[in-house]
Amino acid sequence: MIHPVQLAELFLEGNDRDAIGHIRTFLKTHSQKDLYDQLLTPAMYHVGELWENNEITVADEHLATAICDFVVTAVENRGQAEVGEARKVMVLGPEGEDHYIGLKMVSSLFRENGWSVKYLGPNMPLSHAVEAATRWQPDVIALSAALVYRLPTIKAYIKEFLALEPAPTVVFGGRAVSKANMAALHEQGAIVIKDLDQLERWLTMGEEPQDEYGISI
Ligand code: B12
Repeated sequence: MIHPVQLAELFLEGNDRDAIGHIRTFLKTHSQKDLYDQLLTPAMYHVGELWENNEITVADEHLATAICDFVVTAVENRGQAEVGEARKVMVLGPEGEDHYIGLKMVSSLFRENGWSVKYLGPNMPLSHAVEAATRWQPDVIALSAALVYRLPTIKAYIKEFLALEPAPTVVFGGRAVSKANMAALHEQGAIVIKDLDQLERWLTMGEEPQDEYGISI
């Protein structure tokens, strides 16, 4: 099995062909979620470390991100049927948030579990998100933030979404969740989900997170 650091190197070389080859091999014995958790996320976190330490340039990071983005799209299983009255989820990042690879993975996991997904992408202005939610009436709105300083914006989004009629369930995740002290945020209603494992448990068993992240904000 390819190591995430080797995969990051392929991303940084722009070598989409070999990257896809290794990933298809991995998927013969692993799930899509394993791919995200065990290979793609650590590979991109490694790219982040190299970037932070000035060992790669912004151009290198952009190339690696583009290849990772391509890979996520290329291997996503869109064939899963949305059966009958599929539950609906709207997935987005708030205004100012540019990171979106995690959001794509979250969308993919919902799809795999038979949900109807509207992926609105990152940097979504609140008024437009509210308008879309009013029109489409999703059961769930999934929000993501990579940077801790985005949390006040996230709180504002959550508040508006929970005031909708009918109110959707709001779930929030992303790198910011593992970095911030979520206990400092107290506002009723949203479910904070630490990672894709917790998301999968919540999707398949309705099990809410039981750790320090499993609080409402
Ligand atoms: C690529 C990248 C970018 C790209 C993003 C493009 C894109 N298409 O997404 C660009 C160049 C735009 C960018 C910009 C910036 N970035 Co940046 N970026 C990264 C990098 C290298 C990878 C991000 C990524 O794709 N990770 C992989 C994904 C899969 O991980 P993830 O987002 O955490 O998602 C996982 C979980 O969190 C979870 N998840 C995510 N969302 C959700 C939602 C729900 C509901 C659930 C349940 C789960 C969940 O699921 C995923 C699966 O494991 C990271 C490094 C890192 N550690 O992530 C830095 C990083 C996040 N960036 C960083 C910084 C500083 C910035 C900038 C401020 C840089 C600047 N000075 O301009 C800007 C801010 C942009 C903005 N306004 O948002 C820092 C943040 C440091 C900090 N203190 O928090 C990092 C950590 C790099 C570093 N080591 O310094 N970035």
